[in-house]
Amino acid sequence: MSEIVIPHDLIDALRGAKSVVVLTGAGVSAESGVPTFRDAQTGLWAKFDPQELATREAFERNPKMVWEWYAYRRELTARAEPNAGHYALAELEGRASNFTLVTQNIDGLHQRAGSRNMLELHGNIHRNKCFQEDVRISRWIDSGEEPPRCPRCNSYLRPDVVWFGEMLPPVELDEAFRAAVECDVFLSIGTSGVVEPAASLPFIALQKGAIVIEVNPDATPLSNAATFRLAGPSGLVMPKLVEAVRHK
Ligand code: BV8
Repeated sequence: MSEIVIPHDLIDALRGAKSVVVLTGAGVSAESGVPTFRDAQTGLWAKFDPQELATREAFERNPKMVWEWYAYRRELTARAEPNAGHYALAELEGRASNFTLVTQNIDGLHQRAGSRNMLELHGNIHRNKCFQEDVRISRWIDSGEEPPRCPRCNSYLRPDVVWFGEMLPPVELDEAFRAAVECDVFLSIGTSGVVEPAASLPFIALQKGAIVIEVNPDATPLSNAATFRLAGPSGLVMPKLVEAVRHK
């Protein structure tokens, strides 16, 4: 990996920013050992396309299999630890006058690293809700049946995540769009930028004249439009970036 150089004008922009927005994707959790969404599925799930499994149709067709896929991922993310990239973002939040973290991730690692002002656009794998009533359920009788049943209406429980074809939580989505419109620096970190509507956020910021910084070892649809592109893993780049902001 070639040495990551953080341009001075990038650091000046961050230090002088009145409002910073960060969009994160599965790449930020990769160094915590959480497979990215588009990494080849492993083991039991190797033959499934996650985009096919993360849908209402898949759950209605085979609730037990989808529930077990999420139970496997829930266990994997519960065992994972936040990495240096998560912690750097929590520190950056403390240094910026106005900071919003918008995450597509459902693993809860940002919260465990200390991020506070954040919007979970795709929900959280550690929460469940009633499939029928769409209300969060945190306690239920474990009869051994999978998926478990809602204690209120006996329908199946499902993970409190946004599946493909489902609307994003309107309050969080509205706040994310507003933050992207109003920010002067927008960082897009660890996302392939293909899932809408999250993928539009950095382009909205660009249109409004914000400085857009992409952190990703690979190219994405944003790479050519971004003001700055730091081609490296977030666990390496983000601590360097925060270090430079700290000591400029
Ligand atoms: C919606 C929760 C309105 C579940 C997720 C046709 C019909 C229906 C819908 C659509 C359609 N066409 C388009 C759509 C919209 C659809 C969509 O965008 N589809 C795409 C794929 C074409 N979106 C939706 O359905 C959304 N809802 O639009 O509602 C609507 C309703 C009906 C009809 C039309 C519109 C809902 C989207 C939310 C889906 N739920 N997650 C679960 O996780 O099980 S999305 C899922 O993908 C994860 O949240 C993941 O975060 C997200 C995005 O992926 P990334 O985070 O970017 O992860 P990925 O693996 O792709 O990339 C990782 C990146 O990290 C890579 O670039 C890699 O290079 C980089 N990386 C790797 N290592 C590192 C790194 N970077 C930094 N450091 C490293 N170390």
